[in-house]
Amino acid sequence: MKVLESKAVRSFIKVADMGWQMGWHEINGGNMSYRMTSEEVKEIEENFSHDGEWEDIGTSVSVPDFAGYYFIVTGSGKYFQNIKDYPSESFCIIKIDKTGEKYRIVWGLTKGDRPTSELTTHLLTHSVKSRATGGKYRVVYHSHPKYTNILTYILPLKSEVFTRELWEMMTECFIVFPNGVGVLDWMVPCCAEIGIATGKMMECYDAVIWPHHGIVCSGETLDMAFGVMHTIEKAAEMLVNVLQITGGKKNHTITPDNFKKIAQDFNLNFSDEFLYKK
Ligand code: 2HA
Ligand code: ZN
Repeated sequence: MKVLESKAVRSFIKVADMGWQMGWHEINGGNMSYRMTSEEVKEIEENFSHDGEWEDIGTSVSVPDFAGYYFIVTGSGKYFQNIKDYPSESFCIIKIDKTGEKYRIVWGLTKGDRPTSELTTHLLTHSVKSRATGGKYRVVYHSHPKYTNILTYILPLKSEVFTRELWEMMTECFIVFPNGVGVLDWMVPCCAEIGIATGKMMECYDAVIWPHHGIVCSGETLDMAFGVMHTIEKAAEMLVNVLQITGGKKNHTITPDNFKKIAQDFNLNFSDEFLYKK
């Protein structure tokens, strides 16, 4: 099978293009990765080339759990707007070596580029989430959505504040991200430190906000990671509207007792510390 006929690759292209359509990927902003199943690799591996150089994932970063695994990853400096029309120039498939310290490109990025500058964040997040979910989570998605970014100039940069404010904006938010959202301190992008800090925060959350920058989401499928991003951003837009209209005064909201009732009826495990702190 040709690479571009693979269902996994087609979903990758579809979701990347949806992110572009949402306006979350100005210029070369954002990046996405998907850990392939062995069946998905088998279908298309006849197209892979194993002649490339092994490259370091990052200084003192390794993912031994993923030795021999394949990931679909967007390219550094590539534009999401081009992924649909120029897929083989815009993303690649990488293989992790047997030590988990190096990768090499086996398909794509035909013009000789590198995988995303946020590769450390991606691989460390995959590692944490895959371990935490018994291998179910396969996706890491980073974008620059406008309204979530706006809130990082207004709300205290605390996980409990963002979680509670976003939960209160739509009943479904609590069901989509019952563990809440994490908020990091502002950090320099594209470096090992932000990758390590994000990976650590992903032990507790499926989404981590990078203040004045964007969001990193993880999920079982591309649709789910996109869906969590979309839900957070929609709630953030609604909160910005409330702040604009009333200066933040809510005449009604979802109460701690309401959240407890949802958790009971939907059988959700959630962090009830967020119900009492804001
Ligand atoms: O330019 O989004 O965080 C890619 C990025 C870096
Ligand atoms: Zn970014």
